[in-house]
Amino acid sequence: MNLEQYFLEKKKLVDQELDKYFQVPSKSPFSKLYEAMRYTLFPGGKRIRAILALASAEALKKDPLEVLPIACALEIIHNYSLIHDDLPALDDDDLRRGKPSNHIQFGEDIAILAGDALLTAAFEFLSHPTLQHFDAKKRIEAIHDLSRAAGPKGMAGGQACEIVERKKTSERDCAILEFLHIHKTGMLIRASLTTPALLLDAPTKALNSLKRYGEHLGLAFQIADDIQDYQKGKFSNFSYPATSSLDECRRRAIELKESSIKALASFGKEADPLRQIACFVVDNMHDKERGSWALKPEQSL
Ligand code: GRG
Repeated sequence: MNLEQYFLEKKKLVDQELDKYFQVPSKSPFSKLYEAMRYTLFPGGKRIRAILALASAEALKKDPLEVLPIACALEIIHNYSLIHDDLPALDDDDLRRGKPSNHIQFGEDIAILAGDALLTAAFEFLSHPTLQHFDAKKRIEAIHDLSRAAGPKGMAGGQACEIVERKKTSERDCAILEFLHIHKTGMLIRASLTTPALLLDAPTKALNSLKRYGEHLGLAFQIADDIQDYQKGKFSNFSYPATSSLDECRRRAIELKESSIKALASFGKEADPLRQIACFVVDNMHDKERGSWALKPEQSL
């Protein structure tokens, strides 16, 4: 399997769908809002959450197109979180993916609304008419899973926890750091696997395996990201290199990669994309050019 080709094909599917929905209405009072949403969505990043959702369907021997609206919803939520995270009240970052952050380009007012509108649009995708043939109970379970991952018990909660911790002067506890990363980053990655699996009515054993894979991968993803930031000279007190040596961080990421692959033991070849994605995330820890992840995966596999 050529992972680069796989990424490109899946990214194209997601991009086409997002492009269709987020067309800028001409001469409309909404145009500015659409421009701001599109500014962050395109060209976007690696689309890793969307690709994981499509790969999760494949692991269950289902057509990934069936869960395309879910893949889009995940990506839309992720992009909202980046816009809000860059705002002056949160991380106050002027740059995102090599270009001015959304609020630098459009102003804070529009950037806040672009984030809000994206988060809400994700639920339009989740309740998309093309998903109507799925059992209503399964659709609600899927919506519940993703809402939980993005909300106060997931990503937003994790971010709030980081803000509270940042203000403390006492020594930082490793367990708290891990807790906030599991919520801030890990829950959405886990949902990338479980939300499609719930909709597709995966057997409990397969669902649990995908959940475990997602949990291990979510943490590995955060550690790999922290290592890359550290190598680029971006040091945060909330990163893994702040609590352990770089070698320990790498060892932990490799352990998590192995555990994620082990969690897929009951799957056959159909889960190979998921196995390769885990290797790709962790084996690229040393790649300082993060933006090139989606373009040169096999170089480090
Ligand atoms: C504002 C509710 C709210 C939450 C913000 C996700 C998040 C919480 C903040 C983003 C900042 C950050 C660096 C989080 C760690 C997770 C992470 C590595 C995000 C970047 O994800 P990638 O690498 O980004 O998938 P691309 O650019 O590829 O889409």
